[in-house]
Amino acid sequence: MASLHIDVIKALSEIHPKPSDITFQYGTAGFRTLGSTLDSVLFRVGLLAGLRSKKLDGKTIGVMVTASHNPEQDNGVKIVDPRGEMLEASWEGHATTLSNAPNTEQFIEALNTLIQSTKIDLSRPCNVVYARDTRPSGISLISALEDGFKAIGCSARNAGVTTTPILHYLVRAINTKGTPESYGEDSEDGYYRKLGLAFKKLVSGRPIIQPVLIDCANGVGALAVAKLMEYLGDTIPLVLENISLSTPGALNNACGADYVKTMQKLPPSLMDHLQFGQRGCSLDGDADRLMYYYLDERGQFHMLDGDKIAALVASFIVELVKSSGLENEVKVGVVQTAYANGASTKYLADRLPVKCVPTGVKHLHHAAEHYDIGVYFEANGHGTVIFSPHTQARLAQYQPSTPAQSTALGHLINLTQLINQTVGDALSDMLLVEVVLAHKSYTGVEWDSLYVDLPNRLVKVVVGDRNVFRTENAERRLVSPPGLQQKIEGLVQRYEGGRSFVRPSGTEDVVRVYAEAVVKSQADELAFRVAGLVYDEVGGDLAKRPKEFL
Ligand code: 16G
Ligand code: MG
Repeated sequence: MASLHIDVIKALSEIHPKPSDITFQYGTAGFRTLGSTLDSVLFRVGLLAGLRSKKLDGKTIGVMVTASHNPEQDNGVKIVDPRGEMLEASWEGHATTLSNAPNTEQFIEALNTLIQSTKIDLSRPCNVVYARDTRPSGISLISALEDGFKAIGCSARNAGVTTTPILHYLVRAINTKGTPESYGEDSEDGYYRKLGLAFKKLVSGRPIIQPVLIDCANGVGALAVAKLMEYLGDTIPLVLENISLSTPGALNNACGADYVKTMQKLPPSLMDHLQFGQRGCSLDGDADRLMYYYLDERGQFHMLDGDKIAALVASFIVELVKSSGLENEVKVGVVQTAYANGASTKYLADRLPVKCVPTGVKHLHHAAEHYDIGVYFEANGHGTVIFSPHTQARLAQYQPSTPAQSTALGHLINLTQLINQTVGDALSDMLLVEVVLAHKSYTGVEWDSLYVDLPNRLVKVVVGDRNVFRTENAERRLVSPPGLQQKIEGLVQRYEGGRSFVRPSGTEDVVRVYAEAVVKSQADELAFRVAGLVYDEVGGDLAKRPKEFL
């Protein structure tokens, strides 16, 4: 029986000591906190990824170093499982345990416990592929990660500086290479080629696409979109904004998808760049979220968020399935979270099955796998479409009986190639949106008018311990603290079209409050009143109670 190379692990672990005053947690999106505190975490994640690969018989595991839409000084790391999906939930706990072992000795002990409890055969090979976004702290964090790979002795492929969705793509492409399920060439170029080719086929014969402005959040998306453009030819003119990768502090600062969604306005840097009626979109710092928008002729800002993307894309796919003659055997469904605008849920539920799940990509992705074609989007712009293996096989062998059926089938097959089915991908989603708009001859205005968003407001309340707040029913009801849910419902009843829910954040030490109502001022008021209830519940000091929490 092979064993760990204790001497090597010891020597390297001593170079990456755990800070004594920090407790780490592998949360919704992996580890995420100040980049300067993460050195030991990265080293340990290196070993963990290696062990995960051994556990899965040498399948390639992905490691992405990013803190997405967070400020530049933050960083983070997440592990990607062999099919390009998020790390299996039971291993999140192992990651947290390993990261918190106070010293080398206890770290090695924790490794041994993990190896025994999960029955890992150390003689198996291990393979990883890893990448980082453009954060300056990523450089040294990557070398800590590489020390971890060295310590466990795994073969590691460096995918360089790239987007999170490209890393997910690579993981699946590597693991399916040479099999009937082959996902594509296992290189970044292979990814661009696959998307570019599918896009060209899908828009061929459609009217010329007007230039789209892309806010790259001063992040890695700027590099990726520039490369993607080489493969798109002149099919779609893209204008890149916020591409300053070397300006300190510029990443995600007053720009990007998260800024647009939370502020519900145009990034100031785009003010004189976006023409009236022109479509613009914002990526986040690792290019897995996408928000669209346009300014109307009065200069008013219209946001087209993840819910609007879901509505556009799901309806299009339903139409294609119908036109191809497959509607009785291929069922399309949508997955959302409680944050989905009530108007979007109504629009979608009138047309197809809709499921609501807790926040976080892993929940949405897994629920979407239950449909033949599962469309999932979070309101914040993260989402994709997944086609079940059975559906893909059916599309490949189906014999259409009319030319119209044949055309629709061709479009569906090309969509399976255009869409990054491993995870939400801003680049692939942007092309997908443009394909649908081109097919429907929609501008932003027609797209926006599919339904009218209910006014809504999101606020956060800083609490001592967010773990006191527990939810059920896909985060739509609080079960703890006791009695609070009844008070919230009492308030909600007083507002026309009122809806509100409270949940602990998975990424910050805060509680989030969401409210919706028919009138904007009422949505704001409801949100602040519910926030006030939350604030009172946790015994907040009245003197410090924010004034707006009525
Ligand atoms: C993470 C999640 C995102 C979710 C957000 C919620 C992944 C890859 N990302 O960014 O899906 O919307 O957390 O954050 O799962 P919150 O719990 O702080 O509201
Ligand atoms: Mg992101």
